[in-house]
Amino acid sequence: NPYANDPKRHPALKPSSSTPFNAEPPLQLLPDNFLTPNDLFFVRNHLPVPDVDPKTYKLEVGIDGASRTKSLNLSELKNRFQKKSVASIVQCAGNRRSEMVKIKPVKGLNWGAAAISNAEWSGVCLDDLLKYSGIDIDYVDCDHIIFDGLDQDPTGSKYGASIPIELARRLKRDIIIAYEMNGEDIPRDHGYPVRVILPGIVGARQVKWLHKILLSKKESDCHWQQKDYKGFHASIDWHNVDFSTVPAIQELPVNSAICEPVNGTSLEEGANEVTVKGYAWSGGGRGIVRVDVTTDGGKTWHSAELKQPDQPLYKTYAWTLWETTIPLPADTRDVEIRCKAVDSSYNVQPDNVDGIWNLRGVLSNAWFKVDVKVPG
Ligand code: MTE
Ligand code: MO
Repeated sequence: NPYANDPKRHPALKPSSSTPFNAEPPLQLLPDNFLTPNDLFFVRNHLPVPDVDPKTYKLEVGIDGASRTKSLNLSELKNRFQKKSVASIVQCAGNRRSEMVKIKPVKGLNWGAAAISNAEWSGVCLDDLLKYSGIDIDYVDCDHIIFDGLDQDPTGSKYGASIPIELARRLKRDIIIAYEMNGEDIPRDHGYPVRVILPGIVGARQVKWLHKILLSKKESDCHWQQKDYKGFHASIDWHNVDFSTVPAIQELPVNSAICEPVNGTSLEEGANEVTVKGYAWSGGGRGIVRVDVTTDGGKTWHSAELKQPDQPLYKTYAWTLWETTIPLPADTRDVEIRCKAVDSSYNVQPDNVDGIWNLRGVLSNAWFKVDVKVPG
C-alpha cells in the first residue's frame, strides 16, 4: 500500500477521496481565520505523500539542455537568502465542482466550496534563487519554468507543472520557494520541506515536495499540465475533447462563496434579518472591490463589508473575507441568498453554472447560492 506512510489528518477535514488523500475543511469554518490553520488547510494530492529526509533533500535549479545545474540543500536555502513572506491562497481549479455535477456528471473529485485556503508562506524569492544560479529571468532565452515534485506513482511518473516565463516575469519577486507555512515547517501534506507558491495562479501549478526548477523552451509534459486543468464549453465532452487546443489554466477567475449560513439552515423563528459571511478572491493579483448579496433573486443588492488583506489592490493574493447583515423579505419562508464578487478589473461572476459547465468541472464560479428557511 503506497499510502501506508501518509501523514495523520485532522478529523474535521472532509475527504473527497482517501487514497490519494483529498479533503476540504467545513465551509463555515473558513471565515473564522484570515490565515487558515495548517491542519485545516484543504489537501489536494494526486499521489502518495513522499517521505522526504530534510538532511538529504536537494533542490536543483537549471536551464534545460545546459549541463550546469545548481543544487541547494535545505540549510543553504534557509541561510543564504533573505527570507520573504507572502499571504496567498491556494485554490483548486475544481473548487465548487459539485455545483456543476448537479447539471451533468463531470470527471473529478466532488469538491464543495472549501477547496481553497489562505496561508502566509515564507521562503526564498524565486528571482534571488535564479540570480544565485546565474540566471536572469528578464533575459534568459526560455519560455516556461517547469517545477517538478518528488511524489510519484508506482510506474515512477511524477507530478510536475509549469508556468509561462511571461507570468513569472510579471510576478517576479512574489514567487516564493517556500519552506514555511504560517510560521511553521510546511506540513507533509502541503509539500514538506519545500513547495513553490505562485500567487494569483491555480493550485495545480504550486508544486509540493519541489525538487527541481527547470527553465525551458517547452511546457511541463506532465499529464496534469497537458491533459487536465483546462477549460472547454459544454458541447465538448470526452468523445471530442482535444486538450491541445487550449492553454493550461493559470490565473483563476473571480470567485466567492457564502460560508454562513449553511445551505438548508433554518433561521430563528420570525427572523427579519440575516448575517451572511463568506470569502472572495480573484486571480492575477486582482483585489476584490465589491461583494454583492441579495435575498430577493437579485432585485435588491447589498454591499458586504470587506475585510481587505493588507496588500495593494493589484497585488492582492490573499482572500477577502466579508460579512453583511441584511433584511429578509417579509413575504416568504424560503429565502434564497446569493452572492457575487467583483474584482479590480471589474470582472464579475456569471449568474448561473449552466453557461460555464465543462467536462472536468473546473472554473466553477457562478453566483453562490444558499437557500434557508425562516420558520414562523
Ligand atoms: N504538487 C505535487 N507535487 N503533487 C500534487 O498532487 N497537487 C496540486 C498542487 N501541487 C499537487 C501538487 C493541486 S491540483 C493543488 S490544488 C494544490 O497542490 C493543493 O495544495 P494543498 O494540498 O497544499 O492545498
Ligand atoms: Mo487542484
